[in-house]
Amino acid sequence: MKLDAGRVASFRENGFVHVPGVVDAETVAGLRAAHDGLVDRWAAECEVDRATYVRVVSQWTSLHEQHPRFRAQLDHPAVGAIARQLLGASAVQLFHDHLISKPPRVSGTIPWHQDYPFWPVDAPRALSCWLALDDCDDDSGAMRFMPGAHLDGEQPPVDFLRATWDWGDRIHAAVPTRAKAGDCIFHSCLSWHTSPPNTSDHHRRAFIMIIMHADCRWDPEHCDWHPMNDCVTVQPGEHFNRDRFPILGAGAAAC
Ligand SMILES: O=C(O)CCC(=O)C(=O)O
Repeated sequence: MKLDAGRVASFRENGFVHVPGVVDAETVAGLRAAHDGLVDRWAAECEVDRATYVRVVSQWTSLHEQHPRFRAQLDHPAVGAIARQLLGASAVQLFHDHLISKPPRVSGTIPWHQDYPFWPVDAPRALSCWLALDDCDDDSGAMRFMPGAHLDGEQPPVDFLRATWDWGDRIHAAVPTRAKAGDCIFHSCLSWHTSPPNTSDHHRRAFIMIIMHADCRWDPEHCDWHPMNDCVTVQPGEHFNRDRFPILGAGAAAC
């Protein structure tokens, strides 16, 4: 699967592109079931009931190391092909994956932010593939983007606990990305985005694959506290080690 020129141009201009129906319903159901099973296990390990656990814990990292279905998702051919196309890369590499859950009525706002200032990566040649595991709309936490804001470059990292980015009148240009389960929203690591609370009665989960150009190098000075720094076994300025930062999909052959 490749994007048409219009969608590629839209990604370049706006910093994000919504691609419907990338992942089929059966695969999405399998990912939801895998996550449900992991949540049951983690709640039991914490000795709390499931409802309490999901109210408190809403984000999990490196699920591909926890369940084969998430590992298989990393090699979804369309995800790799689109990421290579958008990054202009012959090969792409995982930085990390994570799953963000907004359970019915108990989630908060994720404030306006850019992702790249939080990553120990030497250049903003990376994107996120945000895969909807549930349908989502304005009531259930659909992400919103500020089109074109990525073109202003990297800004200092926002403080997630205090952030209130003031867009002034530009706020009217913000675009909600209502999505169906199986849709992917590819967004540049410099895009500005936010998501509102889920005030609906249904779950809103997304599996997010952070994908970088395979030529990116480890730059711990860019973010010295990122937990993924502990998984790096190379020296600063070297390419990321592929055991923990795998090359994705068919691109591996070209690398
Ligand atoms: O899933 C969300 O609500 C926010 C996701 C996000 O911030 C991201 O993909 O960078």
